[in-house]
Amino acid sequence: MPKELIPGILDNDTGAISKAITRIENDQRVPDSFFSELHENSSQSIRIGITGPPGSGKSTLTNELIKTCLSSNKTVGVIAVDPTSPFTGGALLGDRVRMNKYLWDDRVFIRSMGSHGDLGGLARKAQEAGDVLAASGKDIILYETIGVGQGEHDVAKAADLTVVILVPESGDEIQLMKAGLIEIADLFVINKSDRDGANRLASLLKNILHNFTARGKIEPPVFNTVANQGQGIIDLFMGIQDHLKLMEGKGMLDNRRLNRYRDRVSDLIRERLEDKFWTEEKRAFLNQATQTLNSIKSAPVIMAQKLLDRQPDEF
Ligand SMILES: Nc1nc2c(ncn2[C@@H]2O[C@H](COP(=O)(O)OP(=O)(O)OP(=O)(O)O)[C@@H](O)[C@H]2O)c(=O)[nH]1
Ligand SMILES: [Mg+2]
Repeated sequence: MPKELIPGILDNDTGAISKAITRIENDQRVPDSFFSELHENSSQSIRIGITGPPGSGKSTLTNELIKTCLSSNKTVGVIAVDPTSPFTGGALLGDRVRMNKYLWDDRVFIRSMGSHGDLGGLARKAQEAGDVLAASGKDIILYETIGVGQGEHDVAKAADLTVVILVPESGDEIQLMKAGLIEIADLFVINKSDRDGANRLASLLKNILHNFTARGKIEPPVFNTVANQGQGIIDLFMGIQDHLKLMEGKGMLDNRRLNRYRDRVSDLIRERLEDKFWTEEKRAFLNQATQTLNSIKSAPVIMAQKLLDRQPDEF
């Protein structure tokens, strides 16, 4: 059935795009040939990750970026990924409001995806949803995700470039270093720069970045925005484009895309091998051996090896 959706997707039909992403999200069997056809008919969209702590203004900033994209004649897809939420398909309240705004505008497609409690699966699905949007011809795909630890790293992997949003309250040097955001950011935004401390944070951050950017990497620029007043957005948009050009010139963009392709292949192999491995018999064997804590006789490594070594007829 999803193959029937392909002409619609290639024609940028919102209904077809939406149905395809729903199937991906619900893990309804999507045949490999579906992705193969998308792949053959896709141009290279720019994928931008936008992440930051809860309430830092990701959605507000994303909305502003949508407007800026449109006014520079670029079409845009948004995938709002919330690893903390089990909800799906636009159930996130704030996101529904903005989705309605563009309901009749096929230059914009917005979708939110929840985790179903499966972070690994979510990362794959978000990438595949991006493939659908790329095949529909969207110039720019924005991945918006809440930065709470793990999710944003997966999103950074899905993007050509990652923007990390901080707010003046984001804390001191140690907290920033600990948060692990330094490694994934290509650009920093200090949003809510209408509040005290924005300039202080900007200079602190620039200082850290100057001292800690690894050799051969581009030092991330820092932008100040007031997203709810639309301030600083054009500078940011131009900064993103400049940064992409810089990455492209150094071969970093190609490298990132190649690595993403390789990572996706090995993630799929891991997922498919595991799927094939876990038969009902093996699960039963493991459950049987782990009825109570006292019944466990061997270390996890031994148990895993036992399961790997057994032939199907030994169960
Ligand atoms: N003062 C000020 N408030 C802002 C700014 N940008 C956004 N806000 C407000 O901050 C609140 C949170 O903004 P959101 O865009 O929903 O933030 P978010 O990061 O998407 O939030 P979650 O999705 O819940 O993590 C809203 O009330 C915005 O209106 C800003 O630059 N300055
Ligand atoms: Mg949000």
